[in-house]
Amino acid sequence: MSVVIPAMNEAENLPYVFKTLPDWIHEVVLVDGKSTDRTVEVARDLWPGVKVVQQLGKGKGDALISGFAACTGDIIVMVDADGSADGQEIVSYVSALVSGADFAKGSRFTNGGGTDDMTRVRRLGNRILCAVVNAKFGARYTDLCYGYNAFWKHCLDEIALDCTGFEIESLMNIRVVKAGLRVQEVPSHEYLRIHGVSNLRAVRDGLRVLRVILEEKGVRRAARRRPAAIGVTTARGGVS
Ligand SMILES: Nc1nc2c(ncn2[C@@H]2O[C@H](COP(=O)(O)OP(=O)(O)OP(=O)(O)O)[C@@H](O)[C@H]2O)c(=O)[nH]1
Ligand SMILES: [Mg+2]
Repeated sequence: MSVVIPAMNEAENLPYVFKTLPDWIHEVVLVDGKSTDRTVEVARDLWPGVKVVQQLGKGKGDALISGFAACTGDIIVMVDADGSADGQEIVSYVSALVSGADFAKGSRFTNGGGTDDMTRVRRLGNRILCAVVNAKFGARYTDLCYGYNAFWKHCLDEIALDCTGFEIESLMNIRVVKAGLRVQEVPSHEYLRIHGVSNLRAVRDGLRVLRVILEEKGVRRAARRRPAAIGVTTARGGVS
C-alpha cells in the first residue's frame, strides 16, 4: 500500500501527519511542490525511506498525478499534508477496498463523517456541485471536493487523469462513476489545517470544478488537457 502526500510548504504540519500514519504502510510518497521551507528534510527525518517526488509543474492535481505514477503499491491512499486528515482512518479505506470496492471515497457528510475546516461558502459550493454531479452522472455522493480517498491502482488506467489543480478530486469522482467502477463512501473527519494558510480559493477553484463537470458531460470542450502521466497496470487483489 502506498500513501501519497502532496505538500507545499507544510514542514510545520508534517509531524502531525506522520504521527497518525500506521507503521504497516509499505511506501510513503511525498510530492514536493517546490517548497521553500524544510518540507523535504522534515519528511525524511520523520519517515526514513520516504520517496520524495519533485513536482515539475504546478497545482495539487499535477502533484498527485506525479505521485501516483511513482507508487508501487496495489492500493494508493491520498493524504493531505496540512494535518486535516487522520492517518488512522486509512484502515477504514483499506477495509472498503478489500471488501470489494474499487474506489473508497472519503465523505465528510455521511454518517460518522465531519469537518472542522469548511467555511459556509465552501460548504454551499461543495453541496451544489455535488448535487449537480449526482444529477448529471447518476452518482449518489454526499461529498465531492474532498481530498482523502483510496483506490486500487488499476483504477488509474480507467480514469486517465489529466488536470492540474484542486479540481482533481472532483474529476476522479466523476471519472470513476463514468467508468462503472465500484465506489464506496467512507466516513471521514476533516480537522483544521494546523499551521499555514489554505492554497485553495473557493470561487476560482469552484469554477474549475464546474468546468470539469461541463467537460465531462460533453457540454464544453476540454481545453486544459495534457497527456496523462500515468498508465501502470497492476494485478488486482493483495495489499502490497
Ligand atoms: N505538491 C503540491 N502540493 C499542493 C499544491 N497545492 C496544494 N498542495 C497540498 O495539497 C493539500 C491540500 O491543500 P490545502 O491548501 O490544504 O487545501 P484545502 O484543504 O482546500 O485548504 P485548507 O482549508 O487550508 O485545508 C496540502 O497538503 C497542500 O500542501 C501544489 O501545487 N503542489
Ligand atoms: Mg487542507
